[in-house]
Amino acid sequence: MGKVTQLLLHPVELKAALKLKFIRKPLYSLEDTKETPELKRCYQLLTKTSRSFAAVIMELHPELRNAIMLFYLILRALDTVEDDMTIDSQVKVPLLREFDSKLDLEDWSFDGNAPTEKDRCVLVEFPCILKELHKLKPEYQKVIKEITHKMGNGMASYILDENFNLNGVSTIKDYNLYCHYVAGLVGDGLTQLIVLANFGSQDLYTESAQTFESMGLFLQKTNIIRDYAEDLEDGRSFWPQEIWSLYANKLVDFSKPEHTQAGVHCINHLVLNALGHIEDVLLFLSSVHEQSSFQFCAIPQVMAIATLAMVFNNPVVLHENVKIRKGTTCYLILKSRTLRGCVEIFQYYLRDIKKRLPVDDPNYLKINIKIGKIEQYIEEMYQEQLPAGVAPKETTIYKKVQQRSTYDAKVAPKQTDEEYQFNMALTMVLTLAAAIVFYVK
Ligand code: D61
Ligand code: MG
Repeated sequence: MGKVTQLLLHPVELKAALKLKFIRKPLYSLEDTKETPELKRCYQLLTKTSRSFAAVIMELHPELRNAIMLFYLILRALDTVEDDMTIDSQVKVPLLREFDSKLDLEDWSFDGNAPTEKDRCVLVEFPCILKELHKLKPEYQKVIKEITHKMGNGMASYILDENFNLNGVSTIKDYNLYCHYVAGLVGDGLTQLIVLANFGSQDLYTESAQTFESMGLFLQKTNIIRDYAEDLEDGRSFWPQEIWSLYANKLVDFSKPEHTQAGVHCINHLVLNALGHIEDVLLFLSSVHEQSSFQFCAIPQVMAIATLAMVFNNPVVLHENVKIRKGTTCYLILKSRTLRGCVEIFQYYLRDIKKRLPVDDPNYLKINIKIGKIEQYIEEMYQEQLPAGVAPKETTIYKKVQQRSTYDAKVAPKQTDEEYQFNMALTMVLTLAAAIVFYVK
């Protein structure tokens, strides 16, 4: 179905798309992203290489925008080396391991990717990235280099792992570790940057690594579940054997009609595993104060829960990549600007999952309990359903939510104003249309 037809069939999303395009004002001017030809090129590379992350990075506070944009491009470059099956491991492994040392050079680039590799331009034009990287505050550069070092070495250790190459990810522990290298470390670096800029509470980085780790793992695991068909076609897989072997002898079996039911049960088991990160995600979001950083962190997470609900109990995943509608994305972007909005989005999709959970699913009880636990956590966040006279329990999450609510309160008037402007514009358009119909005819 065409994108326009899709929108017309979902009026709430059509409204969101129009609001996002014509009414909502960006938080910061984009003027200083064009300061030098190199910087301008970096932002072009960003838009070229990322579908979803470019938009959220562009909206960031100028204090962190360049740092996070360069962080993205550098890790994208690293990932482009990792993903390219045409590079010999004799070349690939040392390149991944020494990638962080390239960041100290004035001039370095790499032209060894296959011509078909979609993001090869980032490596070819790496000198632009280096030039801008060296202008960042030294403490930001240090974070980027440290994470690049850890990710490069983590990726390299998997390239040499015979068992991984032959059978993919084996245990759930391995699954978490692989996701740690490619996504958890991004959460680590971003959290450091946010805390250095004083855009979030200090305990965000010091309290528990699990919290920021989950920000990356929830995104990466959702992608891995969704990408089953695509990855299989490319001859690789990231679904952990410890889980899929409960449902089939070979991972490819799920794509055969007689194993569809087993495949769906496996998907649901993987979704159950991913649900384990949601409480951390909500705790993390409650600790981010600066508005553009909040949106930057929240948007990917709400898109992930929407995707997770879409893949849940969905046999289509076994044959093709499912994707949430463009209009849904617009709606989520506008709504996730407040913590309250994010929580409502999570609640909505969790209830949707619960509704569609078949009673004969092998994990029926576990999934219900997990969702119940998250609902309970959300209750603790707000504690609005207390009997008269009972005071809320002043838990860590409760206090964090209270704090974040003061920032939410600054966004609410903006949302009301957008609604007003939208209704005014709509009234004008309709009046004009009516005038044409009745008088001009
Ligand atoms: C807040 C906001 C964004 C966050 C976050 C917290 C925590 C973690 C992440 C983003 C990272 C999430 C990664 C999920 C998507 N997975 C991939 O892109 C895979 O590659 C992983 C290695 C490169 C990571 C690059 C990255 C991604 C997002 C960033 C960032 C760096 C830096 C700053 C901000 C956001 C996937 O790639 C697919 C592809 O090649 O197209 C793969 O190879 O598995
Ligand atoms: Mg990769």
